[in-house]
Amino acid sequence: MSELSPSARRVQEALDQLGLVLQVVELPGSTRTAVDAAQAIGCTVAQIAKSLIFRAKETNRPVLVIASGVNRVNEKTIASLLGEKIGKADADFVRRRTGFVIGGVPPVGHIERVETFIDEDLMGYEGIWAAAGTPHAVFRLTPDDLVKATGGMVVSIH
Ligand code: 5CA
Repeated sequence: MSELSPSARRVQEALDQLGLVLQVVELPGSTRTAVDAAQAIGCTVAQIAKSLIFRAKETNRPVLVIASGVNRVNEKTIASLLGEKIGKADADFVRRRTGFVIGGVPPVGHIERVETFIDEDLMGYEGIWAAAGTPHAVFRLTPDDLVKATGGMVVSIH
């Protein structure tokens, strides 16, 4: 849609290119955090698919963990799946390596391919919501769409 802001439009274009019929929406309320997003959308926090970027400590590559809004990521669990330690990414790393700012990082449409892990707890919902490039933009998708769109590995993140 032409009225989307540039970052949200990039996410819409990435979804279109993947052949997914999913619609980015920009909301008046903030969707910066999972709690904000749930409130603005009117869904549960557990249905928010938060896209968290970590930094692989040896290769310095970005790693994406898409977690249910109510869950915490156990970095050791992800590290053992990846075969490399991971740490928190700072705001600058996130922006440089994904092309998006914290609070709007989407699961797709990044500057470079990002190794992706998906929280298995998201798989039990009919509909989930993900960020779409800005702290006001989101889109609704199914867990199946999320797996297809990202090629991510569904794992326990605990
Ligand atoms: N748009 C919402 C819902 S999809 C969203 O993006 N939520 S989020 O949880 O995925 O994004 C916020 C996350 O960014 C936080 O959980 C936290 O992991 C990370 N974050 C917040 N502030 C910082 C910071 N200063 N440096 C690094 N990471 C941060």
